[in-house]
Amino acid sequence: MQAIETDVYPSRVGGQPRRLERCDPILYGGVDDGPLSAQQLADYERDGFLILPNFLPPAQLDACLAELEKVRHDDALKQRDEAIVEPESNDLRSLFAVHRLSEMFASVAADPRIAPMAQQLLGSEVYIHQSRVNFKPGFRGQGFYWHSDFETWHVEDGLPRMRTVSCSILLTQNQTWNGPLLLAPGSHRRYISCAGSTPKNNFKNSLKKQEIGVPDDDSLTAMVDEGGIIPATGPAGTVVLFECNTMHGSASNISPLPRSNLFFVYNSIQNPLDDPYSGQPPRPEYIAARRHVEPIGSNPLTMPLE
Ligand code: 6CS
Ligand code: FE
Repeated sequence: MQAIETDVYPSRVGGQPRRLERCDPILYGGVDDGPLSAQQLADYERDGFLILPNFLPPAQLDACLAELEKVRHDDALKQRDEAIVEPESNDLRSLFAVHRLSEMFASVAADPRIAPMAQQLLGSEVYIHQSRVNFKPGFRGQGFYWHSDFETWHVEDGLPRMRTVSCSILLTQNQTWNGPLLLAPGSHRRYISCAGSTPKNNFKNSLKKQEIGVPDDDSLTAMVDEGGIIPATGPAGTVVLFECNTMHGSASNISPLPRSNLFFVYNSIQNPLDDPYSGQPPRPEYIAARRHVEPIGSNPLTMPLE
């Protein structure tokens, strides 16, 4: 159990919601540490995200799309714990640990153009904390309410500090009308300590519909008053890097066009998981890597899932 009283990012500890100052750097590396330019680093530091349109070469995008179709139609995969299905339709919504279930997706996680950006932002070697593919089908694909991933990862997984970056690779076009990721620029500079507490096995519900660990209306209003909202739109092959504490969410997709993304979370090897701050048992390894923390580049990522 954590020493809760020394927690710099307390949340869901029963009190009122609070806006706390961030206690960690945003950028850990500099322009000499990787492929991102000084301007890109400054944008990421200011906004908490960076959108890189058309980043994936067409052949790599095609290979990802072929793998996505393979995964979507694999009934054996759908039976696994890693598969999260839509509450009503039972369609596949997310498949977690794709870097361990698919060699092709493992190679994308370790891609020599992608992983070095995470290493640069985090100023160290990195490993995959979480990965997944998300399917948001046309017509009825459900959205996700506003949240900071760090809040969940801190409380439910014991991620100690903000030294983690998410990389979302758009595999279909993401437009304002098909439920793109919505980001609140500048929101990564404060931490919203949320009201409530963490129910047992919260992940069984929260991965379908996030209701715990969501910001209160006043905090969200203040954030959006300050920085507005930017939709992470772009053609297929666009890459979005977003800081772990950047407030984000997405609306449902009522357009006919599906929206699918590949998502890798890179964590600094200097920021390994501790016990969850909720005091609850840790979430499963396929949601939050606790044992498989090999730095990218040192080992093949795919290996048997015990
Ligand atoms: O609970 C989690 O870890 C996941 N849930 C959401 C809504 N976003 C981040 C993360 O993949
Ligand atoms: Fe999220």
